[in-house]
Amino acid sequence: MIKGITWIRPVDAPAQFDELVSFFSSLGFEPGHSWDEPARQPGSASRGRPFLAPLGNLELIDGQLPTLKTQLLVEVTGIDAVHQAARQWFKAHPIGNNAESRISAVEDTHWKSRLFTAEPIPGFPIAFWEHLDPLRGKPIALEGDLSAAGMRFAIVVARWNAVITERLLQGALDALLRSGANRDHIEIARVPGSWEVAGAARQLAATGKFDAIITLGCLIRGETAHYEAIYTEVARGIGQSQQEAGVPHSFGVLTCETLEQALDRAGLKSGNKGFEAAAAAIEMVSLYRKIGEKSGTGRPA
Ligand code: DLZ
Repeated sequence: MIKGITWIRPVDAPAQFDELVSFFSSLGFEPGHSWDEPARQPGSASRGRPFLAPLGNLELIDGQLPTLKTQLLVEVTGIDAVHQAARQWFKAHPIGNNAESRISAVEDTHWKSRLFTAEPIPGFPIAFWEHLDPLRGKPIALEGDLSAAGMRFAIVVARWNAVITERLLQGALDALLRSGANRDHIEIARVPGSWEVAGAARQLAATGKFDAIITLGCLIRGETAHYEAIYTEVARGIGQSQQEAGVPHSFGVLTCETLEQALDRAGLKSGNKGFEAAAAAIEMVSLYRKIGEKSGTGRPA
């Protein structure tokens, strides 16, 4: 399962590292999970400061290339404001006498966009660009984003088939934390089996403390008497809790024929449904907020 793209860029000197951290921070990038590795032997210490963007992609290009002196492109909205913020940073960090020459003006490209290049340290140019038609002709739709910063989640996880559900839980936590959720804003509730998931979800939703509930469990037909009856009821209960509480509930209860199928959906061949359930929860919280903003009430109906 592909989760994201990380572009690493070692720098030549600690001062350059600090300059770049300062530059990216000043433009409003969301900081990721920093790391500092102490030296195990002289000179082997290292540190990393990730900067997150809501979207990332690896783009292969054949044919005419944009005329750029970098392969690091940052897509933005409001490019003039980003340009201004970058210029202010350059003014505060004059490197030599040619700070102004390290940032270009915003110009049109031949690919329906506007772009400028900034070089906060020599040899590290970054192109910032904005699409002239960001919707690419698509109709405007309300859509949730995938940033979990500032959101609170409860995860209800069934102990039955723990070998599967623990993997779903790890997947869900991975999705939340990578998307910017704070560890302290995630509550985990364990219940005996999938049958108990909906009840616990309803209790948690009723506290009003959570923006979304993520439900995780695993029902296996070969091992579960009245399998159909149970999974129908589990799904209905979770759906009902969602409707009654007005809080998004994402559905990460696997219904599988065999243990092998369940393993495939818990991190092997078919991705991790816990990760997907958490991503769906983040998106729905964001969407509910947007619906609330659009309706002017500040909250969804
Ligand atoms: C009893 C039972 C069975 C047979 N199978 C499963 C299963 O495959 N997955 C699951 O999550 N739970 C199962 N359970 C337990 C029930 O969900 C429930 O916890 C018990 O019946 C106690 O109410």
